[in-house]
Formats: sequence, C-alpha cells, structure tokens
Amino acid sequence: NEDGYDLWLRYHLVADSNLLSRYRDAFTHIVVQGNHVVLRSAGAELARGLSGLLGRSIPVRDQIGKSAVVVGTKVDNTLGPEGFTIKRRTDRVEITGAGERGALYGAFRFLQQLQRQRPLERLDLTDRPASPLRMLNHWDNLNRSIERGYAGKSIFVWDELPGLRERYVDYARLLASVGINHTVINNVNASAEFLRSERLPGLAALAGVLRSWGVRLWLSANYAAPITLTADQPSPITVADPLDTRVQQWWQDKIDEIYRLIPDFGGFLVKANSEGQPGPLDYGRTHAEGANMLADRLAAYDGKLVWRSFVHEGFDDWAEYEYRVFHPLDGQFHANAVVQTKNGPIDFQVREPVNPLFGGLPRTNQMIELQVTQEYTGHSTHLCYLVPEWKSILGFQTHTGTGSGPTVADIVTGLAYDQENVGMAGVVNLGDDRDWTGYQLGAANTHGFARLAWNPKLSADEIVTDWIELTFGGDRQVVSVLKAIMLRSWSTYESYTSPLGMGYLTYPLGSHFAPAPTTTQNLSHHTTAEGTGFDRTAATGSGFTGLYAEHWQDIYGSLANCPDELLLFMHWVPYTHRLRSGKTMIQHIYDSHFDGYERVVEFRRAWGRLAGRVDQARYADIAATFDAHVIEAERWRDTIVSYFYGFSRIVPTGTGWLQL
Ligand code: GCW
Repeated sequence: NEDGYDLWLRYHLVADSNLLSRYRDAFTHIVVQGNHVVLRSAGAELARGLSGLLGRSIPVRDQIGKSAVVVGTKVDNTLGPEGFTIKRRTDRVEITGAGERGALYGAFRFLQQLQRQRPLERLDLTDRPASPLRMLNHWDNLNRSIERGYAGKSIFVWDELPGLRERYVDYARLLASVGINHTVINNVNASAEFLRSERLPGLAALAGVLRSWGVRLWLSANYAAPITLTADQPSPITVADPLDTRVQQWWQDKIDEIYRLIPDFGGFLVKANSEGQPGPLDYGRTHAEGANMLADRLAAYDGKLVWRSFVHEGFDDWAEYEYRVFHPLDGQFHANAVVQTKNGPIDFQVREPVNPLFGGLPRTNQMIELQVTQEYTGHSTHLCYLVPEWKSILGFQTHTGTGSGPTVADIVTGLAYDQENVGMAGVVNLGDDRDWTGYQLGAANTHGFARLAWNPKLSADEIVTDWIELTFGGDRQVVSVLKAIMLRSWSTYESYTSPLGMGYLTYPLGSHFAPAPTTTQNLSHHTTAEGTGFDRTAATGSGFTGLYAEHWQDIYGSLANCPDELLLFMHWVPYTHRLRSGKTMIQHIYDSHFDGYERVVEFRRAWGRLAGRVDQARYADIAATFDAHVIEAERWRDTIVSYFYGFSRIVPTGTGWLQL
C-alpha cells in the first residue's frame, strides 16, 4: 500500500533484475556479532530490509557462511564513537561500528545503498557524524495536540503508556535510519504533568523502545514544576527560585527518580522566561543560574541540560533581545549545559540573517535550533524544502574568530571551540497522520534536517537526491523533475511571502499561515506612503547591525553593500530605491510576487508530467497538495502586492499588468 507510511524506509523489490540477482548471490544471510540490543536491532533491520529488497527471506544466523552480511563492533579510534565502515570482502560484507550505534547506522546506510541500487563494487564506505547531539524537539502536548504541528495528533498516546504501540518502533527506526540520537518528546511550552511520578513508568517504557534504536529520551521541563507538583501536598513549595534549597532538593529527588527508571535519560530542555513561561528571572536570578541548578543535578548521571535562548520580550526591536540577554552570560553556563539558539534573531522566518549569538557565545556550548515543521513556511500546504536555507545558515562565516571563521557549522559541530556538548535540534514535523508529515513531500525536510546534522557539508542537491531515490525510486525523470521543484521551492516561497528579507507578514497571534501585513507594522516593517523596511542599522536605526563582527557591521550597515535578500530587514528604503538589478524596490516587490506565483503553477505542471511514473496513490496525493499550494500562493501574492500598492500608489510597470 502506497500511503507514504514507509517514508524513505521502503524496502521494495530491487527493480533492476541483473542487479537483483547479483545482490541475491552476494547476500544470503545476516550474522550479528554480539548481543547488545542495538546490534540486535541492526540485525532485525537488515533482515527486514534485505528480505524486502531481494524478495526472499534473508535470515539472521549464528554462523558466518558464504555471502554473509556481518554486523558488529570493533574498537577503531578513527571512527569516533558513532562512526562505521561498510566493507566488501571476497565472501561477505562487514558492517562495523566503533560502537553499537555506529553499527546500526552502518546497517541502515547499507540498506539505503541497495535501495538506491548501487553496484556491488561501490558499497564500501566509511562515515561518522559531525555533530554529537542530533536531536528532535517535539512540541507535543499532553492532550496530543501539537503546537505548530500539521500532521495530525501526537504519535505518542500518553495515557496508554506504559502500553506500547507498534508505531513507536517505526518512529525509532525512522530516527536511527538518519542518525538521530536524541529526542525531546514534549512541548517546550511544557506541562509540569510530564514530570509527575505517575507518568514516569510510562515514559520509561517509551525510552526502552528508543534505547533499542540508539535514541535517548529527553523531556521538556516546566521551570515551575516544583510548585505545580507539590500544590496538593501538606506543605507545598511556593517558589521555583533556583537558589532555594527546597526547590533544589525537589529537583534532585525528581532527577534521581527519573534515572532510577530511565538510566540513559538524556536530560531536560527548558524554555524559561519566554512567552509567559516561568523561569529564574521571576526570582531575580539569571538564565545561567537557572540552567546551572538543573545541569549540576543532571551531571552526576551524565545528563545534559539544554536551555533555550529564544526570548523576545521587552525591547523595541525583537531582533536584539536574545543577544542582549545571553551575550553577557557567555562563560557562565556549566560544562553539561547547552544553550539552544534559533537560527535567526526573529522566529523561523523564511529569510532572516543568522542569529548574532552564533559567534557571540564562544565560551558556551551551543546548539542550533531549526524548524522542520513549517510554521512560517506554509504548514503542510506550501511545498518549501528547507535544506537550501539551512545550508546557507550553517555555512555563514561569523568573522568572530580568526580569518572569516568560524562558520555556524564549525560551532555546532564542536570544531570552533573544541566542544562536545554541541549539535543541532530540529523542531520536528511528525504526527500521527498516516504519512507522518501531513504532506508527502514534507518528509524531505525531516530527512534533510537529520542528514545535515550528520554532515553539514553535504550539498542540498546530494541530500534531496538521496531522499527522492529512497522515496520514489531511481526513475531518471522523476529524480530530475522533482529535484528541480524541491530545490527551487524555498526561494519561491520567499518570493511571494517575504520581500527582500522583510519576513513576518502574517498575524503574530494566529496560525502563521495566511498573509496579514497590516498586523506586523513595527514588528517587521515600518510601511509608509514613501517606503518600507526596518532600519536596524547602528548609525540611524535600532542598532541591531552592531551586534555582528565588524565585517558584517560594515556590510549590513551600508545600504550600498547590504545583500538584496536582507535589504528590508536591515534598512528602511524608499519605494523608488534602485536595487542592483536596476529595478525599483516597489517594482521588485510586485514582480517577485507574480513570478513566485507563476513558479508554483509551474511546479504543479511539472509534477503533472510525472503521472504514471509514480504510483497512483502518492501521485494523486501530491497533485492535490500542489492544487492547494497554487491557491494559497495566489492569496499571498494578491494580499502583499495590494498592501504595498495601497501605501505607495505606485502603479506597476511591465507587460501583463493592465489585463489584471
Ligand atoms: O514563535 C513561537 C511559536 C510558538 C513557539 C515559540 C517557541 C513553542 O509561534 O508556538 O512555542 O515560538 O519557539 O518557543
């Protein structure tokens, strides 16, 4: 059945019959060397995958015979703790990890090579992940709603735990298949209920499933949990002050309790003093004091504390707040504490400058938070493949160290400051919809995030090709058409929703889907009859550009040097200002919105040409998504264009306009 449930883990019979018979000769059975649960998972996955791909049962055996696929571990200091090698010997294939998790990753990669019909001669490879922490963040609530989720309800049926569903295994397989090793299963707007003693055995059961696939379970913690969870006790705790000894003892007991049940518990993720959440500032303490109190108690168990830097209340310009709060705290966070920072200074817009906190916290462990779920990028209606955006962020040269470096990728892989507690977190798009991500093509973002966390040097082209071949097979036409669509989709979405870096043209308190430019006056733009944009320069504006290294201050601060794609983020500009293209700013806004819409129409047409090359069910499902995408792109185009026409009263020039 082609309902998208298998995502990229599709083990269908190898289509090329010559290759199939070569594979059948080369792989007849599997041998697992060792008894570790993760190795057994690797064996089970190989059996499942090979049996599907080869169309016959490929069993796990005790003895190595001819044409065995052998999976195991061997000490190898060059591989790092999670790396692997796949090696073809004369009579067998060896998949070897430096640790069990590496072996599991090797098993998945081996199967992916076969899914992509790689010749036997090209199966050998060695690989290891770049970032130590490759993490998903679920914004899942106790009632199974998902904040900013567009794929149904939470996968996790909390009230049924410790009862387990088969889908949890598939969830864990899906993570392991692309090297995700940590997952935070509940919303950062956290209910304290997740920490209630009655819930913990259930969560321990879930952690057990994840453990078999090399994934550690984490929880988002509500900072006021000691208050909430002692409210019905004879002498309740009434504060959450990190320096209060009763509060400290409460957390100590809670952490001890968790580790008794979940010995490999990953740690806590905390959103504090942000958007109404409680936190240490309520008691006059700093974010660092608040974080360290928890980090110290987790440290004894090898747990970690991830503290989000996403705070934006108080200043005139949202963009500056995070930096002003967190930069002074650099060096104060303890060794197992990690600050998790969104890629940009605003909030997951389709285009933002890189958050100046990258390069601004050289003495702090840092993770980057990317949004896989498409909160501001079209939910499950607009196709928006985000890997090209993430690539541009990870490749950003901060100029805060020697030369032009370090890049964001250098920071989150630990290279920049020689750190281990660093990595990448993705606010994930998974839900209990049959296809997991709400629309079939959305899974490319899930896959792409994980692949980049594994290796930020992979190109968007390589990653999307990998995903397409795994998901739809190797038909040349399908690969090339879909690849072209996917790789243009981010810039297309940008072109009809966010002129020249402006961003945030959707109602701030709403679902962040439809255009509502009037509601973000002052937040993302200052639109008048003469011009638009936001002056964030140090010379005449908010001063935001001054938070960057000098190199970028000069570029962003200057109207002449500022890159077009960030022009209206950094500057307020008259409508008649000429861009590098020679067009006026207002004409560019008009044209880009019309062009963007046309491109979406073209996406739909191109997909239509693949009829018959993709199974009917998935073909039709995706075609329906493009139908809806076209309608919504038109709505954005017309709203934004008429908004700026309304202010500027400048009539667009060029062909076609009069007929509209
Ligand atoms: O902008 C906001 C989102 C919220 C989210 C918040 C955050 C989890 O709209 O839904 O809350 O970002 O990242 O904390």
